[in-house]
Amino acid sequence: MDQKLAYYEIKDQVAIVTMDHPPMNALDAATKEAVAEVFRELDERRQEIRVVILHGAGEKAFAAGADIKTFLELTPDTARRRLFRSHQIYSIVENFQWPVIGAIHGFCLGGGLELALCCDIRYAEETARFGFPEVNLSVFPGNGGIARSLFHLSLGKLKELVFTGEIISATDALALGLIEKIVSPGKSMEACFSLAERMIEKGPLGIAAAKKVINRARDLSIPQGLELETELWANLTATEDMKEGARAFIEKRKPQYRGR
Ligand code: CO8
Repeated sequence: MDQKLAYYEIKDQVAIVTMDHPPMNALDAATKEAVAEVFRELDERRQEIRVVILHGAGEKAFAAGADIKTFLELTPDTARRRLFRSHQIYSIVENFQWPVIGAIHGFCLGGGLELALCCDIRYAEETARFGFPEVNLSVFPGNGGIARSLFHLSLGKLKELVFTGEIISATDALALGLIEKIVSPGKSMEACFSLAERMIEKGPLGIAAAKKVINRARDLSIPQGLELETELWANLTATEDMKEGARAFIEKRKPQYRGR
């Protein structure tokens, strides 16, 4: 296939990553590998960017989940291998150095919602639809959706969504804490871009360190979290940007951050 399943462009220090597997951006192995390859290339070009926006091509979906058409061939062994690789790829997105914003339109279901939960922040169009419909197929969210949802949903709400496979509106997703903002239809990219611009003005190394602390704090005790905060905060004092921030404040001017 010549058409790439995922690709990116860089515009004003924002990398826009597009998943493009028509019609629903179903996440088969090849599409997930294409996403991994894009993030590998972005990592090589990390000095050129400050924020990533992840979205789905086409009118219909951010991503409607794993590719069900590949499920018939799965065995316990192949599923184990695919899930292991899938978990690696989702973690690459989740732990990318710079903030990753999900721009969501249309269906965001199953593995698609699980991928959206790897983004740091999610803005969705009011027509977007969310859910974990896996029980319709007699499986459950296996790409980390359960583990990650626990930081957004109450246990009862998570079980309600997972046990019924119910598809919910953007308004309900916002109320539950699955997304951070609702925007008008067709406006998710614009809204994410303006969020990105607000971050780009700030000290990038401070944001990257904060992301590391927030992501890792979930797995740490409070004393371990404080230790990590101390380490990463102290390391920032060795950067030019940290001194520039303080100097600009004292000199009453806008800081010029260079990411070093
Ligand atoms: N996989 C493959 N094809 C899909 C998927 C999908 N997830 N979703 C939609 N399609 C295809 C349809 O088969 C159809 O194809 P065709 O035109 O060739 O018949 C086309 O997209 C359009 O779909 P519909 O005609 O169904 O469109 P509707 O607007 O009527 O409905 C829905 C849209 C509600 C999104 C519906 O298509 C649907 O329910 N899709 C399935 C959603 C789903 O169940 N997702 C969860 C999948 S399981 C999962 O994600 C768990 C991950 C665990 C990891 C596994 C790794 C091994």
